[in-house]
Amino acid sequence: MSSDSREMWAELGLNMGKHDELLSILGKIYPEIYHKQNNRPKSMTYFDFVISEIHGLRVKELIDHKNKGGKVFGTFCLYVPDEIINALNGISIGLCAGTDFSIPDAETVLPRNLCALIKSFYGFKSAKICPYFEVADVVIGETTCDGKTKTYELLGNIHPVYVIEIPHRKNEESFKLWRKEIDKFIEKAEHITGEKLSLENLRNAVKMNNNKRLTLQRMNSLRWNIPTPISGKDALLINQVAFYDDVIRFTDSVSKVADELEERVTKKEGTFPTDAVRLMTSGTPYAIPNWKLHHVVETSGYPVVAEESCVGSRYFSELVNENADSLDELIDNIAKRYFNIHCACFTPNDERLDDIVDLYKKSKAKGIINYTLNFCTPYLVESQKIKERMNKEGIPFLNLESDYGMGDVEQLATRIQAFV
Ligand code: BJ8
Repeated sequence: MSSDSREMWAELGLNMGKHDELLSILGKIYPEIYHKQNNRPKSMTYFDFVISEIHGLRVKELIDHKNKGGKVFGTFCLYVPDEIINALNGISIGLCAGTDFSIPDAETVLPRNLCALIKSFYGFKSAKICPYFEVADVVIGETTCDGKTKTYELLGNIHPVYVIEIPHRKNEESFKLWRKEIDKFIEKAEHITGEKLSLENLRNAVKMNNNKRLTLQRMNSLRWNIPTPISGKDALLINQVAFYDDVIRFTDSVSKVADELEERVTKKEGTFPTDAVRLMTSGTPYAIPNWKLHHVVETSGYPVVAEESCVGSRYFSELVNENADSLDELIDNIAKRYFNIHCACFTPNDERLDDIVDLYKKSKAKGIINYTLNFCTPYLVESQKIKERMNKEGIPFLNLESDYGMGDVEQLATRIQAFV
C-alpha cells in the first residue's frame, strides 16, 4: 500500500497498529488461498488487484465521491435497495464482516454466542479497523435476524444508523408494509443525499444494477459446465467484490471473465479434472474474506459449482422489471424484486427449498453442503426443512456449522471427504 493510503487511513481515524496487522494477515493468506490454484483465468488479475488495494484505491474513490457532494451508504444485507441509493448519487458498500480478527473487540460488548458475521462487523467499527465504515455517511440496517436487529441499536451509539423494517411473512399485508418501508427509506435517502428521486434517475440506476446482476448470472452459469472453467473460490471472490466495487467497472470486469470462461468451455478447459465430484453450497453468506469453506472443499479436490447464498444466487438471480410508466410503478417493481429474496428470516420460506433444488439440477452438482454460521438461528432451524426436502428428492446433503476460526478446518475436511 502506498504512503498516500497510510495518510488517508490516519485521517479517517483508523487504529493504525491493528489495521496494519489485519492487512499483514490478509497479505499472507490471500496468495496461499488464491495464487496457488490451478489454471486460473487470466481475467482474474483484475480481482487480484482489487484485493491488493482492498483498503486503498476504492476507499480513495469513495472519499473523492464524497468530496464532490456524493454520499456513501454502508450495508449488511440484500434487502437494502441499491437502485434507490445509486439513483440519488449515493454509493452502496457492503461493509467488512468476514474475519475473526475483529471479533475479540466485539466480544467486549456483544455476547460470545452470537453469529460471527455480526460480531465481526461490530468489532470492525468499535476498534476502528475498517476504512469503509469510517467513510460511510450512514449504515443502513434491517430487522432481519434478532442478532442484527439488536446490534444495530448498539451500533447506533457509535455510528449513524438507519434501520429498515423487514416483514417476516410473504403475504399481501406484509408486502404493503414493505412498500411503505421503501417509501420511508426513499425519504431518508433523499434527506441524506439532498437529491430527489425521479423516473429518469431511478430507471438509469435500475438498468445499471440489472446489467450487473445479469452479468453475474452469465458468469455463474458458466460454472455449470463440465469441467467447470473457474474454481469456486475465484467465483466466490467475484461474488464478494460485487458488494463494494464500482458498479460499471465491476460489470465490465465480470463480463471479461465470462468471455474467457466461454472460450474455455468451447475448448473443454477446466480448473478441475472432468470427473471431479462437483458440489454446491447453500446457507448463510460468505462476507469477504471468508473463503474457508470453499478452500477446504476445493483443496480436498472437489470444485464448488454454485452457491445458494446472499453472496451467490440470492444476490443476482432476480432482476427489477424495467417496464414502468411512472416513478411509483418503478418503485413498486423494486419493492417486488426485493420482497422476493428468499432469506430464512421469512416464515414460511418454502420457495427457498425450490431454489436449492433448481440450482442443484442446473449446476450438475453431485451433492449439497449446507453451511451455516454458528448461532444463526433462522438458517440453522431451516436446515431441517432443507434436509427433509433433499432426502425426498434423493439429493446427497451434508449439514455443516462453522465460524471464522481455523480450528475446525481439518474436521471439516474429514467430514467433506466422508460425505463425498
Ligand atoms: S437476506 S441471509 S444478508 S439477513 S448469518 S447476521 S441471518 S445470524 S446475514 Fe443475511 Fe440479509 Fe438474510 Fe442475506 Fe443473522 Fe444468520 Fe448472522 Fe445473517
